[in-house]
This record gives sequence, C-alpha cells and structure tokens, in this order.
Amino acid sequence: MSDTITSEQLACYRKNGYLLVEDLIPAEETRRLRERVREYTHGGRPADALTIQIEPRVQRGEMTVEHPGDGIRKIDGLVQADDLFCRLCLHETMLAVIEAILGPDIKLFRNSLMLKPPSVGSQKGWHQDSPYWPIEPMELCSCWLPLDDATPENGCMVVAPGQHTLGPLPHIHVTDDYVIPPESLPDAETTAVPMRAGSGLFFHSLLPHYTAPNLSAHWRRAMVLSYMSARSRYTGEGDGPEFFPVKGRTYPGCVR
Ligand SMILES: O=C(O)CCC(=O)C(=O)O
Repeated sequence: MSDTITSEQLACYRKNGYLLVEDLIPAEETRRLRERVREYTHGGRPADALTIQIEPRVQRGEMTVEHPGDGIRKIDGLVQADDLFCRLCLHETMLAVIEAILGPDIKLFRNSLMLKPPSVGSQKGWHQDSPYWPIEPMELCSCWLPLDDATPENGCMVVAPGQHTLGPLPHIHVTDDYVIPPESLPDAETTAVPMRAGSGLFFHSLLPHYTAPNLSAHWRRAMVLSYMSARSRYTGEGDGPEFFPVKGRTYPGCVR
C-alpha cells in the first residue's frame, strides 16, 4: 500500500464506490490548469486538436451567450494535446491512488473537461459510466477533479453510495441525455460531495452519479480522467483505439 491511500480508505472505496481525496494536487497547479482552460475557451489558444461540445440549448439557439466560450459543455482530448493536462494524467499522487485501486498496469480510457458555465451549464442526469463504455470488466475508476470549488449550487457531484454493487442498471434515452429511469434506482440514499478545487473524487464506473445545473454566478469546471486495468477487454467493434498508456504492461488480447 502506498502512503497516499490507507487500507481503510481503500476499503471505503470498495464499499461505497467512491473516495474523496482533498487537495490532491497543489493549489498552484490547479490555478495553472484553470488559466490554461480559460485560454482555450476565451483566450484564443488554438484548440484544433481538441473535440469541443456545445451546450445543447446554446447549440439549438434556445439560449444565447455573451462569448462562445460561455456556451461550452465539454472538451475532450486535452491529455493528448496539452502538456499541463498530460502531466495531470500522470500525476504521482493521482496514480498512487489509481494503482492501489486498479493494480500496476494502467491505461487511460478517456479524458474530458466538463464545464458548467454560470447560469448556462445544464444537469447531467443520474447514470453509471460503464453502460456508456465498451470495456469489460466494468471496473474502471475515474478521478473527477474540479478546477473551481464545486458546490451544490454550481453542480458538484452527487452519488448513490454503495449502489455500484447492483451491477449495470437499465438506461434510457431522454432529451440530450442517457439516464437511469427513476424506478431502477428506487429509494437510493444520495450524497452531495462538495469539494475544494484541486481535490479528487475517485469513483467506480458502476456508481450512479448526477450533477445539477449551474444556477449560480460561479464557474464549475472539472477534469475527469478515467483509468482502466491494462487487462481490460474492448467489447466494441474491431480492435478498438490505441488507448493512452499510463503505466506498466500491455497484455495480448486486452485493450491496446
Ligand atoms: O462533470 C459533470 O457535470 C458530470 C460528469 C460525469 O457525470 C461523468 O464524467 O461521468
């Protein structure tokens, strides 16, 4: 066991499906990441290598924003395109926690910056991540790391502790989302997890989670890095993409 995470913390992760590690990265690093994001969204830093998703209501013209950067919902590909985010993905403390959970051979499944601009950011309905993802076993671990303080008002994470043990739940398509129907998560206890910027919420890919719309005057930007064991298998069409190598070995017949 590393010094970063105790056996009690690991047991909590296995039982509840999540673990909060406050102040995972230094405040100065968080500030630099936040500034870098601002350069992409508002400062003219070239974003050609990134995949940008606009808030659906802004995209459809149902809502107007002062600056195009105020209408962005998601940016994919920062780890591959940006030195600061690449370093974050390989951050020593982050990887110590991931290694304690997943073992020594690790690949990155995805990296997304999730933005909730003030008064614009919409909710993300209750869902589990694994039903979205063509990976077996359904045992990925994401680190959700807010670059701004995350509060119930601006859309911090809300989780259903322990419900990852239910296995994959049904999901249905609704307007702009793919969610667990309420009857499939009856009477589940839920917990909001407010976090300081730079803290990390590590969560299992079967843990049901939700974020509220940002009704506040404050940004909520969060980087999410989803890691998997290099022994995982790709269950989509073909051999799948070559995933970003993080640490350790690659195994024949497993994710590339
Ligand atoms: O950051 C958010 O608002 C939602 C993130 C999320 O649900 C996810 O990454 O699975």
